[in-house]
Amino acid sequence: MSDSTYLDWPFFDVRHRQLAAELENWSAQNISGHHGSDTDAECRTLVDRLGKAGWLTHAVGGRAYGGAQDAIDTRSICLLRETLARRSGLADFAFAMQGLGSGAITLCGSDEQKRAYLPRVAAGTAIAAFALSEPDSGSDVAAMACSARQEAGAYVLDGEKTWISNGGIADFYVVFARSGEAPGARGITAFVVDADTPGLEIAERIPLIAPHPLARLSFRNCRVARDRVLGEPGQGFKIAMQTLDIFRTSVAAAALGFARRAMDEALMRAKSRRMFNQALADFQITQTKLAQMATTIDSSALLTYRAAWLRDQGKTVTREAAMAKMVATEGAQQVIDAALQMWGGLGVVSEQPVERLYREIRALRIYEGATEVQQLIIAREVLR
Ligand code: COS
Repeated sequence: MSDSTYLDWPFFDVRHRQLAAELENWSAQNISGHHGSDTDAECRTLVDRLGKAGWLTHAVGGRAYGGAQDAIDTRSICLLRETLARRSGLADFAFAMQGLGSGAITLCGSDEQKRAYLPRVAAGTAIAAFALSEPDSGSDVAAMACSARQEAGAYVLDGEKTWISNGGIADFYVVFARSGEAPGARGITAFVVDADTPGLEIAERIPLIAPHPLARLSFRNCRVARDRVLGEPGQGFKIAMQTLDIFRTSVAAAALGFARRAMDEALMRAKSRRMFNQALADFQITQTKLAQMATTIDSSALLTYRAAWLRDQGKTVTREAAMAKMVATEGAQQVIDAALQMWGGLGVVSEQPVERLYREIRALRIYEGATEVQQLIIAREVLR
């Protein structure tokens, strides 16, 4: 059983503690870490299951649109990701993408757009995706080239998006494209584009070390009606950043879930494995490791739930979310590596929990802003 004493911290309300306890029970019965080789099918099943059980209502904001609360509650999203990630990276992914993929609609969609998409996302009947990165613009978002030109009451999208999670299985994509109101960050618009829109194609499916649906998308003369613009034209960059301010914190929470699972596995191993007439846990060298791992986990949790709590108080958390993501993902990688080392040869056997965690954590140090981008963001904020 993982350490849950952090739930007593003042960042949480009673409802958060209830949510964590209920999800813990549900996921123990419904989520296993072992998934079949058809990742698309597994993901669809997970979205369906999470939707039917009501967990996806936390991924969207607005009770009128199927949300659990009137606004997105970052702490709930983080608790959900942490708890799911402890059991299955794919279950965490399925939950998180419903939120990231629809976040821009919750934050700045019109009433009509919210009615059209959010209830289905919350029920798990529509799969969402967030299409921001391009082959030549990942970290430098403002350099994006995918264009959206205005033509006879519509926008026509041309270009490519890549590393798009849920690409290939999503029912709709929130797409960011250069609409040209101004150069750089001020000339980008956000659109919601249905997957079956003519001119939008899945150009390539991309296999990963810890599989989840991922694709490169191609837009060729893809006509999108004006009423598919999210927020104001030219405001797409800010909408993307505001969405990432929520979900970067939740990536930290997922990393925390992976780290807690690794800690559980390490403790189990340290207490049960005997060598040189004592348990692994009796060696001071093991104790030093365990102390470091526990402290890394607590530091990550403090930064994660500080960022989540602050955002739920209506504060801007660009700096705090970047710190949480950097420390939690880098820290989780170290914790998992130390746990794997304690498992020795068994640690590198396919589908052992620590082997799975070792693969699952790696992408989190890269996506939604690599560690180096988080460092850039933090440095800018402290220099300001
Ligand atoms: N919330 C709201 N507005 C924001 C913001 C935020 N978190 N961050 C920046 N902005 C605003 C700025 O205030 C600025 O507004 P004005 O034009 O009115 O002054 C505008 O957006 C441009 O900001 P900035 O000058 O900082 O833009 P940069 O191009 O220098 O942005 C970073 C650089 C690195 C911060 C950005 O490109 C980034 O986050 N990159 C990583 C992207 C990422 O996570 N990719 C993964 C894709 S998702 S898997």
